[in-house]
Amino acid sequence: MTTHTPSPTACTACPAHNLINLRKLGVDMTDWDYVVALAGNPNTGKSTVFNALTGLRQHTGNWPGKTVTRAEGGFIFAGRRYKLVDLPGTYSLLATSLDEEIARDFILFGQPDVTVVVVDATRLERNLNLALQVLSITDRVVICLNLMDEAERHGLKVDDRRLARDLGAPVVPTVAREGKGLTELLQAIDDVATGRTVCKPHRLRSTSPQIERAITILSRQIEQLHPNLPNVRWVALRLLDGDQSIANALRSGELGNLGRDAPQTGDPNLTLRLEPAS
Ligand SMILES: Nc1nc2c(ncn2[C@@H]2O[C@H](COP(=O)(O)OP(=O)(O)OP(=O)(O)O)[C@@H](O)[C@H]2O)c(=O)[nH]1
Ligand SMILES: [Mg+2]
Repeated sequence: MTTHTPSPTACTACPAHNLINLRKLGVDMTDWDYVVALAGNPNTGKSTVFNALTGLRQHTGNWPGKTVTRAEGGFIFAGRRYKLVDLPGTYSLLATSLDEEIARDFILFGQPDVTVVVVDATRLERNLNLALQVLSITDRVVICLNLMDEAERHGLKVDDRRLARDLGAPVVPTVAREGKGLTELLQAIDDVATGRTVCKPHRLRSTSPQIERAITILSRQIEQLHPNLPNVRWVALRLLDGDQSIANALRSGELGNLGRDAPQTGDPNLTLRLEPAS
């Protein structure tokens, strides 16, 4: 059985996932070391990657309380046992649809050890929107640059090294349908999960000084309430956007216990002051 107790000192090689929240999300980590989420726009090859990595070790079920199907499987790499969860295909994580909400909550609350974002190399502009959103929630990301054969067929050249540098996360070119690049993908996943690769995500800044000021003020307040929260800036932005599910999660303490060193209980007395930036 896997035991993962949050330690008082951060350990980069230790699993980062949130066991309690994963259980609530219907994922049992017994017998697994790490959990990997597979995200991406619809039709980018997520299921092809999923099938290639897990083979026959997979089963489908539903997300708890939802009618949305979830595929779950596993693989062993370098002696480590990885559980792989296929998230619904989405263009964004703004939680405006059930699929987006499921994908976002899984990344936010489950805190997977690695989130693989499968992107379509022929439609990078559209696909990078989701990649940047994922990178604003978590820094444990691998970009799977899929459909490279299609890109080539269209005469497109994608500079994967430059992309990795610009995004601040590993990028692995693949042709999933032919199994090309999948060993490299597994290696990149293992490197991020075990802390050998530490991503330095490119985070988008607002061009408005007023918004930046509001984010700074709000971030300070959130940090005081939850010193261990890993993605304060993103939470502040969502609050400014009036995202009720994030405000509720902060109030209930569900967001507050996301830090690796934090006790895994909520703080029912939490109050959050939302003051206008002046
Ligand atoms: N040419 C090419 N086709 C691919 C590649 N990877 C996947 N495909 C094909 O693309 C189509 C969509 O693949 P899926 O794996 O179903 O994509 P998905 O992201 O799971 O799609 P949804 O679950 O509907 O969002 C299938 O016909 C695959 O065979 C690739 O690298 N190159
Ligand atoms: Mg699929």
